[in-house]
Amino acid sequence: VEASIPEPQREAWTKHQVSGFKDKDEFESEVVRHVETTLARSMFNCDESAAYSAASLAFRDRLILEWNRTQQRQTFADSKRVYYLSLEFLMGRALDNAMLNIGLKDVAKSGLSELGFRIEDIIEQEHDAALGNGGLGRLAACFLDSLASLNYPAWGYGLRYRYGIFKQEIIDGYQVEVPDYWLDFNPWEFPRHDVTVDIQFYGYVHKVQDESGRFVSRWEGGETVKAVAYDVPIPGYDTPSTNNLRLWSSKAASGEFDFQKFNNGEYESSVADQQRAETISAVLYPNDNLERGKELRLKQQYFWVAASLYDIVRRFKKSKRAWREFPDQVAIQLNDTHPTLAIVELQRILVDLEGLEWDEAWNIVTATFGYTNHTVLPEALEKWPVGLFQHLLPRHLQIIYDINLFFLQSVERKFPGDRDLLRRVSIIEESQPKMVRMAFLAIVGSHKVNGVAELHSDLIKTTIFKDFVNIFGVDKFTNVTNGITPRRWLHQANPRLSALIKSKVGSLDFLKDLTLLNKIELSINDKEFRREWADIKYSNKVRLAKHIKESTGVSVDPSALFDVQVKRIHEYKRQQLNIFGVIHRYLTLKAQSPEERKKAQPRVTIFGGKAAPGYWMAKQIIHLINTVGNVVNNDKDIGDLLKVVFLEDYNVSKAEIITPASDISEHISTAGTEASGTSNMKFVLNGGLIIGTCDGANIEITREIGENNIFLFGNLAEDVEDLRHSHTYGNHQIDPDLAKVFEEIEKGTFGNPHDFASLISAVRDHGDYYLVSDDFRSYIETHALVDEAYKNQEEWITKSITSVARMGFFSSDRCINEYAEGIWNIEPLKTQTKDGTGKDE
Ligand code: GPW
Repeated sequence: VEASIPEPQREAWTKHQVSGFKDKDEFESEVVRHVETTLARSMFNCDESAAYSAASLAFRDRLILEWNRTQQRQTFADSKRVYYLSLEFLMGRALDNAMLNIGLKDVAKSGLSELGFRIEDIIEQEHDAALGNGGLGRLAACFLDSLASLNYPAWGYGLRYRYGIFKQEIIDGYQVEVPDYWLDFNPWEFPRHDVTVDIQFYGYVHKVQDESGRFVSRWEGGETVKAVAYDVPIPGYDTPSTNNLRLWSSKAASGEFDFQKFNNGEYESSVADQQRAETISAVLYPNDNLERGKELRLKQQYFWVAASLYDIVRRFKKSKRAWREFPDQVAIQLNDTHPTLAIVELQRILVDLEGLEWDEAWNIVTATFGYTNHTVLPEALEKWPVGLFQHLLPRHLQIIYDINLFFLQSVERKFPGDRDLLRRVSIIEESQPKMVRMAFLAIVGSHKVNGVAELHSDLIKTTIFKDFVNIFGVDKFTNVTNGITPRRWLHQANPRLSALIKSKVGSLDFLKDLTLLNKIELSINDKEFRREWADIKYSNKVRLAKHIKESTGVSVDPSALFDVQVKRIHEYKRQQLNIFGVIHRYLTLKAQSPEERKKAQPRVTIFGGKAAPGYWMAKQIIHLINTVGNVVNNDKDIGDLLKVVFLEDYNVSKAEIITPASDISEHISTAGTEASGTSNMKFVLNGGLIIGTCDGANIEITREIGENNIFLFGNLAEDVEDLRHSHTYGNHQIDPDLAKVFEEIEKGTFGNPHDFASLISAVRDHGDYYLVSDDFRSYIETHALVDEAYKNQEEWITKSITSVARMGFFSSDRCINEYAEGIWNIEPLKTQTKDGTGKDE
């Protein structure tokens, strides 16, 4: 490190090496310095918001010093890096996470207290970084935490959206979307105005002969937009490793505005160009498990992918290695098909710009990429009209045609004469209009394809990607079951539970090796331990009850059974099944005598989640939940026996309050539709039980914790197709209890029945695609079992402790190690070695 500074200056530089605060005193002095200088506020006028900013800046300074060292170590070690390309990173808050990962939360707590602040209030000041929709984006955030914690050389690449996912307000029971402008003050990012890339769109392609007489394609004309890098440091837990998340922001290529135009008096046009450029990174598309084929979305994808690849290639070229060594230095993981253009872009760079032969380039490309699939739902699989490609990325379309041609030729060689197979697997769908099938392109251009839970990985091999298994062989397809970071989802969200577990495990090592949780099973009969376990759950429920009161006005009893379903609102996730079940419970209670009702188990049913703004049915579901809540919560006959609440604006920081407070949570997707789910893991890790279908990771959770500790119900994935087939439209026999629920809605008990007609007719008249009626009976009966089980609190606590003890498998650390070994072929870097390279001595 020092060797790179010339001798005459070295002394001055090393003498002033910065190290970041180490104790409470230094922390306080950093906070005061930032208040008075960076924030230009007087220390006599420091409110909680300024204290948050200053504390964050003090931590950011520390992070960036570690970040510098980590990057230096990685550069010197010169070993393979992994690049995780994701259009979504649902990071949530950063301050608490940074304090805990670095191990200085106690220092910050007492420092802030001496300065007159409660650390909880300061943490609360932070606005969530909500650059994602749901599970896919949060998975990317958990992966970044694990990559840094395990010392893997890794970068994330994404887009710096000016507006993250919208803020949800509930007004008169309806979802209203409000823009989320989160960048007003964001201390966690470093603008890198010197790291920019010019990105080209539109234009035309022509062939020219180079010096050697070879024909090469030139992509010219069109317009150029500038990508500017913003870096977000990602601290690992209990390690100095601090990785980078690089987010690209779009700007007009001419800088502020086009001076040529400006000087010619074309003010409006020059400002319009600037706005058009900035639009690319302006908003996150708010769709979860749905693709809408909009031009701006494709522009976002290319902008981000091209900037990231330019950056990766630039870094590789500094090492002066031969191109064939690229896959030894670089692994790129595609988080779903959103970054699939990276495959085409790398092929373009190698062939058009670097002059490699097609085959040599293609071998490098396929050895570099891995593709993760996150859904089998047809409406979520990306397809782009060929005409749109032709217009926006003409050279890329040519390359896609060539990739397809060589691919189909290889298929023809392997399966001669099978015209229907060629049609089925072609990257170009011969529809009207023709479409580019991005998932097929991702499979053809990668060396590994993985699903995210066992059932899901089996399903993609036997359904949507079946032909590709025959073509490429089964070994190209693999499973990596999702995981979650125990740092945020146990230690940060549930500090008391983490401390109790620590007292039994002997240290916090379970946060680094989650399988150590199994040690708590030895204390299953320890009365004091069990009492404390139950007390922690209760106090987490008290905290949630307080939040419910403040945000909805509804009072709930913390000793009632808390039943939670929080996730994006989607028909396949079946919040409608849940609310129909709630109505059934309400009708049952209403029909009972006051004497009978005394035997009922009191419940609070809690919903949360956003609907995509254009998803009509999802919005109807939210409306029904709210109208049912209105009726039930104000019914004097019912009192505390049943409360129904919808928590608005569910996000990562709300999840940190909700997850530790659940007794039971609902993961009730139609079997075969939820690829994995990850909140199921979070709830169980926090001592909540779950009711769920045999879908996604629920199946593996059951295998790990034991089937006595989970409430499974409903039809199996293998039977779904036949059941759908049996629902002949029009005379489909629905469950009689569900029919009574529909009758009650149609009577107007929950407001204007017209509002909910589409929810009912989807089940009754339009084939019940999601099997709500087929699963209703078993759902209701299983909830009765939940009520019974909850009455036996001792048994319940045993189930809760046993489940947590057996959740070790679901750490994202395990998951990342599987990717590293099976897909990326990378190894962790030592953080300290004698020669300073980070490599093994
Ligand atoms: F459709 N997932 C998500 F596959 O949150 F792209 N958004 C999405 O758009 C998609 C998937 C996509 C989720 C899956 O629904 C969930 O089952 C899974 O646990 C999660 O991705 C992470 O793998």
